[in-house]
Amino acid sequence: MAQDRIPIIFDTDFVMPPHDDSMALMLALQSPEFEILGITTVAGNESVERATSDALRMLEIANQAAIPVYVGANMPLVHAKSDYAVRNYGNWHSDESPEAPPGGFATKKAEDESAVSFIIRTVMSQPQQVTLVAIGPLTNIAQAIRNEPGFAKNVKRLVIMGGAVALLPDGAGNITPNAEFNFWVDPEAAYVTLRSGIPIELSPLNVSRKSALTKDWYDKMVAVDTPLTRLLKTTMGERFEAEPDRSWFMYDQIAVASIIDPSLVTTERLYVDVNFDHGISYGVSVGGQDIWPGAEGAQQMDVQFDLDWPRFIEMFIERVQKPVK
Ligand SMILES: [Ca+2]
Repeated sequence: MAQDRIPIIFDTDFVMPPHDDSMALMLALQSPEFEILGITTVAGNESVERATSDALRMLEIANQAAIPVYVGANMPLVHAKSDYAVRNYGNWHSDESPEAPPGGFATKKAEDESAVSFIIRTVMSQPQQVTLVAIGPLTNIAQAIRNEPGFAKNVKRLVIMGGAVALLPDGAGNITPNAEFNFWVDPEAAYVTLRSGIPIELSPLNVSRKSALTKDWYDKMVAVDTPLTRLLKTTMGERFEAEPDRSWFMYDQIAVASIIDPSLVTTERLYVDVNFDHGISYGVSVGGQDIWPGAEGAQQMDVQFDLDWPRFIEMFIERVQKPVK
């Protein structure tokens, strides 16, 4: 029954596997618990053009081209392209045309309506019904909050992959010593979003670091032939051949899985805020049990820090091995 499904908007800096966004979307597409109202793209791992063309192609591969895709922000709210950004990580600033995804560009096109317009329209027409799944920089979400004063109080729930919390185990950053990539790309957007009043569940690096995708798990994953496992083989096979003893973290996939089965993760209720001063702590998220000086106005949220890894990866494998629709 449609009424039992969780209506979600999937906001993503999408790139084909081995990037996590595409594996997270596979999981969502293959999970009957969800009704995916739309996919909104944002610059992050790569440019918004790349995010959009890869997402469109993924929907064709999964035989779910009826799901609409909306193009979002091509730049963070404030953060300008810097030598550091270009040198170190991410390609969100690129204005080069994206390379063709596996199998070529989709014939399906993105919608004319903007991502922010779609997000606002959808939430406002179904007050307190829609869950936002935000697994890229929070630029689109912050714009929706800023553009429509009634938006935040009408979102049912927001699940974010982002941040790293030093108060909990494994709280180091991944782009600077203490900053996580999604928040670092657009810390002003993260600040606006985390302080918006929307009920938030945060899936930070702390919980990502409880995952370990080894070659053994990968081999199990691709042991059944479907369009999705074929794509995983094409795009991930080489890395496991080259470094068979290495394991890889999973990020966005955990955020999505935790909506399907909240018992997969352990959370702690913390105040979380984000720094955007242009210094050594740019983009750093800080979590505390109580408000601390400077964090007045910060909001409490559920912060994931532990994961039932075997149960999570078994669910992931079971879902991607199901026949596509
Ligand atoms: Ca992402």
